[in-house]
Amino acid sequence: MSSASAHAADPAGDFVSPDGIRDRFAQAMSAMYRDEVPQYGALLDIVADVNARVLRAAEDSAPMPEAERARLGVERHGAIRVGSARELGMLRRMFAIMGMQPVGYYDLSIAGVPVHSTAFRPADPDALARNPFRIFTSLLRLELIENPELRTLAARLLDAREIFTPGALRLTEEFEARGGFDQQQAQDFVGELLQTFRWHARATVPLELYRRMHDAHRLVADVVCFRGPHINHLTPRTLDIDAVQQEMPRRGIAAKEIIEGPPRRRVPILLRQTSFKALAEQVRFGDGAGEIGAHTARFGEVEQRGIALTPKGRALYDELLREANAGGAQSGPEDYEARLERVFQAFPDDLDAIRRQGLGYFDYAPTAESIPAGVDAGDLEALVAAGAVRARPIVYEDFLPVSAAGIFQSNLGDAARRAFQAADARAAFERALGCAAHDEFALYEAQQTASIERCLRGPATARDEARHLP
Ligand code: OOG
Ligand code: NI
Repeated sequence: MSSASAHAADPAGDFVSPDGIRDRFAQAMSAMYRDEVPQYGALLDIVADVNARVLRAAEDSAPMPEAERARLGVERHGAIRVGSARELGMLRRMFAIMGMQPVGYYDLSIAGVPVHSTAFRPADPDALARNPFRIFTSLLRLELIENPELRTLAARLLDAREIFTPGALRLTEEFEARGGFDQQQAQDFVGELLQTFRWHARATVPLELYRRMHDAHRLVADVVCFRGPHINHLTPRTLDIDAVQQEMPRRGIAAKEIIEGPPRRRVPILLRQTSFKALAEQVRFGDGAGEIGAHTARFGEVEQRGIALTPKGRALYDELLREANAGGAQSGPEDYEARLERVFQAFPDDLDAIRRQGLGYFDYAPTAESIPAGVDAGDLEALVAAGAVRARPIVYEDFLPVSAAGIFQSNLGDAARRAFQAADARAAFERALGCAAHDEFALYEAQQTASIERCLRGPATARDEARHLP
């Protein structure tokens, strides 16, 4: 069915697309955070400058595909932490309105952090190209609070709070009943949902209780002692993270010392991230005039994304990162970078080798009108070798919080390191979520497989199909 007839037959044609709602929401979140944390705005300016410079330099030799270039300017991820199954389940329904699905499961307890998480993001390539806005969403694991009295108090505080506005709740039900939003509803929904993620300069508990929660873990205090899950960072994507890292101090931003993830390479893999330190913000505790104190939660981060790795590539990456980190905390940042680079020489740094060894995911597309004589149209490798098919790396759309947290933990030394004894909690997480989280590898694999199938049906056919896309 063509989209024109769907439009005529179905009132859904008048609904704002999920991509459109997500785009508005991402812009609104960015504007709000820029307002609340001015250093985030400064970081956006640096990233815009660096990206423009990289794109200009690559214009002749390796121009970026138009779709990728277009999304770069709006690309962000954020992070929030919620406290209960109900909160997570509601968020899943609300993010679904914006085409954001739970992808991946991250158990952060292995790094001593009492949460587990997923990333809400668009799952299909077209939606990702429109606006890849992602929100890394963590659920506090109350059962990991050791003190039973504190655990009960935390549960009570979470039970008593409502993080959604009545408008957001009503609109979500309306959306689910009708299957879409008109322009006005979309605008209202974005405005209402935004309220959930804003900063509250007043805690819901007295300072003394805040301190006890903080002693259990600073994330426990961050989740339990406030009215809602304030967005704790918003991260733009850069094409040269080393340049951003160097530029930050020049513009008065205190960056952390090392970039997390893989070393700088010709072919970027997965994700490299760096951040500036969290701000200590003034908070009023308790009722009435209350006591004045500070809470440290919100920071800034920047990331560079590379090719998505297959399970085989990821296993190699994890092994090499472990080896690099085994050097321990005694060495300075310079030693760490050198060691990382040395160890990662074992990971091929050339697209063709990564592809041939099955370490990364690729999107294949025909290049030629007709297949050169003597080349088997059913043989992908022969088509690639003959130049009749090109392979482009698929961008990693997900996260690496545990490898980052692992480095953080190893820098803290033994005294501060805490390994929570946690059974596999994925099932409980997905019950709270109300559905299973997508397997990120399966999504990349499906994209690669679909692209190969289009090539093997014959270059001309695939190109015709592409021409007929709306
Ligand atoms: C987890 C944030 C994880 C990333 O980029 O890996 C994340 C949190 O502290 O809430 O945003
Ligand atoms: Ni982040």
